[in-house]
Amino acid sequence: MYNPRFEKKAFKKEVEHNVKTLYRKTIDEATPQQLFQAVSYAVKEVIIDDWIATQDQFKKDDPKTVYYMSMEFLMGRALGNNLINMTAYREVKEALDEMGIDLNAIEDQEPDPALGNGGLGRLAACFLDSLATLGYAAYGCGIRYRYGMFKQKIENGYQVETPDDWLKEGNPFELRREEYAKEVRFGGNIRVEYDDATNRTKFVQENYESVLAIPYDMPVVGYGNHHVNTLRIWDAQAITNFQLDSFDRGDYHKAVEQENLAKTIVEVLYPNDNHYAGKELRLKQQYFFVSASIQAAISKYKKSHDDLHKLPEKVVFQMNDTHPTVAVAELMRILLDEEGLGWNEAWDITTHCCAYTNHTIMAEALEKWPIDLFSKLLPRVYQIIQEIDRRFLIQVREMYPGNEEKVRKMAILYNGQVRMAHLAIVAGFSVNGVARLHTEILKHQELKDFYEMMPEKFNNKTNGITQRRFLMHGNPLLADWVTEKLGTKNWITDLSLMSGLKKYADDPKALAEFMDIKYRNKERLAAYILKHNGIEVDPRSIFDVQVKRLHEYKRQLLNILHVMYLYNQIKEHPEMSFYPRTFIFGAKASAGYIRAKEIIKLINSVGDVVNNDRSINGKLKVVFIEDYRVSNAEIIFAAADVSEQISTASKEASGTGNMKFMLNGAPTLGTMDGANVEIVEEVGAENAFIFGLSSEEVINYENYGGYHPQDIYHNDQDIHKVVDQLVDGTYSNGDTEMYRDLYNSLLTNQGGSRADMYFILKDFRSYAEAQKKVEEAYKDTEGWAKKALLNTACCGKFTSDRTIQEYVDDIWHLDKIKVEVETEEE
Ligand code: GL9
Repeated sequence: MYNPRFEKKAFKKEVEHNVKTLYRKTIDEATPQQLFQAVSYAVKEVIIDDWIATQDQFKKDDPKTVYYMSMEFLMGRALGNNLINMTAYREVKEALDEMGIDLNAIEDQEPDPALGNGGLGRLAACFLDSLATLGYAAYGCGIRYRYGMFKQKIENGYQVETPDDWLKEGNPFELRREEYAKEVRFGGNIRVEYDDATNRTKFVQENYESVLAIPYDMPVVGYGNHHVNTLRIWDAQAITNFQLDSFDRGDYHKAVEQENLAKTIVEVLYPNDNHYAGKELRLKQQYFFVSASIQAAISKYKKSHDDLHKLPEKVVFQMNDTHPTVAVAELMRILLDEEGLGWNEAWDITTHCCAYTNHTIMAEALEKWPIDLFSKLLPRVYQIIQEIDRRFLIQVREMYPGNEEKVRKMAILYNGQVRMAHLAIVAGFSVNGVARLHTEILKHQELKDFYEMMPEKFNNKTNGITQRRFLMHGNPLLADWVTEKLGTKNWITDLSLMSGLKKYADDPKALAEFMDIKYRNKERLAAYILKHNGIEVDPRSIFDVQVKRLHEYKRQLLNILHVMYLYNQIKEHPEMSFYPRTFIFGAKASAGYIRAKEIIKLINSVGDVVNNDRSINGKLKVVFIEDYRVSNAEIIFAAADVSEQISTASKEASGTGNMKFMLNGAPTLGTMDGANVEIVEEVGAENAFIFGLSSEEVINYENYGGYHPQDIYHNDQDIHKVVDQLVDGTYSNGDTEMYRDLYNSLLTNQGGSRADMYFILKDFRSYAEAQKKVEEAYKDTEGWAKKALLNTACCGKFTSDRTIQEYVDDIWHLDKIKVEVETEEE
């Protein structure tokens, strides 16, 4: 679809004009960053027209709208993605070429917006892409963190964090919308008043601190349909007239406090993945963006509707994990205190507007706020939660008379804590997990009591990813090949069409083409590695890749221990046949997660030893890619031969990296965990490499006291040797203490946690065997090509377009929009 507004001559003129007016320069004088800005403004110019048209269409059609509430949106770079979705990438690339500007180099000038940690935040970004592409009205609601996910440097093998100053040069795609600012209040006390006029009790918050929430809107461009939704992220600002008031009253202290609150609240994204730290500032962040977003949604609704009882017909709030679940109490507060509704009416509206997605069963990720902290910061919201809890427990007691154990297990307020997941389940009309296995574990283990009491709320929505970014943008060679082979571009919006590639699984020519593209992508990654790591890797070796957040349950430690084992094998049996392998890692560790950081150091240490051992003839290489993020991920997925998805079964709720590898033709080496189960179901067990304990076995061990890693350590000489190498100085220049903690974690119970609680030694042999099968399979060039191609061919289910359509059909019930724009089609 050709977009006439990107007509080359006009577009070039626009870029020249922007360089002139923004920087008083000519194209030749402009820096690459200035060119990036000028090009982006030219693109934005076109986007804005569609954005306006979409809003107009919303006004006409009055569709139901989803507000996707999320602490994280890991959007990645916007320029290339916007061009792709506006179907203008090629035209713009050519226009810029003619001006002597390389679009790829310009794209590299864009900071990678990283307002998220990992899978959960990236999922939110994929969902926005699909919502716009499918033509649904949606807002992403989040925080405009001043600093996003930290930048990772590796110094001497250790992770060092530096701030991500992503707004330094300005963000060309955002719009500041001062006029939609909202006030958000914290702390103080609640005065109860009786209003004779209305016969109602009123709750008035006094002595509070407040901040002004200012929205910044970013366009979310749908693919080829002129539909542009909005990601609305909130910045904080002190309320200055308050400040003057305070000075007048001599309340200098409070004015300063408000100033500080505004500054700190949006300062930085908490870099935790699957972990709850209980910081007060985090709760402030949560309430800040939730309150502002809900206020904005209600104001918007009231502009064209006068009956709040019908809010659920037009509005749905999807809560991305428990982070925004204070939303249910905030909505109640607004309906009760500001709109004057009664409890039952307000509750009826709230419980038809709010839905909750659970993203993890990791115990340490569960948000449980101390009641004293919570009630001090959000006094009125807390009162409302107390009342929700009181009424809920009456129901529990009605249903389970005399069963106080149930009451304790299900209460929202218990043991001095507010359990956010319970609040979300009680007040939400839908509770979903993110892969079939995960949802089953929620229903039958973690949330069993809730499932038994309200089974109708529970449903599964297996995650998905957008092929626009992770194939079209990240792997243009393969994208073009797919289009050629399928004879259509329609896979871009209908990934099920990929199954049409299956017929090439036995076509030697097609297989050769497929692997040639893989090879060229491996060369691209090899060049990246040479540039960034100074390590030469052979694109003919097997690229075996594990990229994701560093977490013990994801078991990067299993991977690197296995590399150590292979190295021992090669050293002990130099004559043995061994297919060259490049093990590629990429992972950020949360700044305070010491053991995760030790694992990063270990990976780098093993790399130092192995990569510099000339005696092994380069058969084994270990590469740690610094600062893994969306932009380099695209290059990595395209180049992978093997996708490592080796979490302890039951721990990875879904995974989404697994899907990106599959799309790009890399078979999964993994456990039966998360969405791996469904990947294997789609592609066939013969096209994946599955190993390890099942989730049932893991859960059984956990429930009945664990297992004894010492037995394995003592009975398996290879494992024994590898584990000992953690403390014999092999990888630490003789330092026997550097990896002592890792060694201990595998062999001895420590305080609350059992030895080897992630079953690394237990799964080691079966992992090594699966790895051996990978090697054997890879040696069969055509056999491997077939597996790789079938992974791409069978990935249709894992598009976020499918996931979003399921959310729409089962939970949100949105109306489709068709944006009408006048274009002079040629
Ligand atoms: C996660 C799960 O761990 C993943 O398995 C899942 O794919 C994603 C998206 O549903 O959600 N839950 C979670 O807390 N994180 C996930 O990635 N971590 C973060 O990204 C913060």
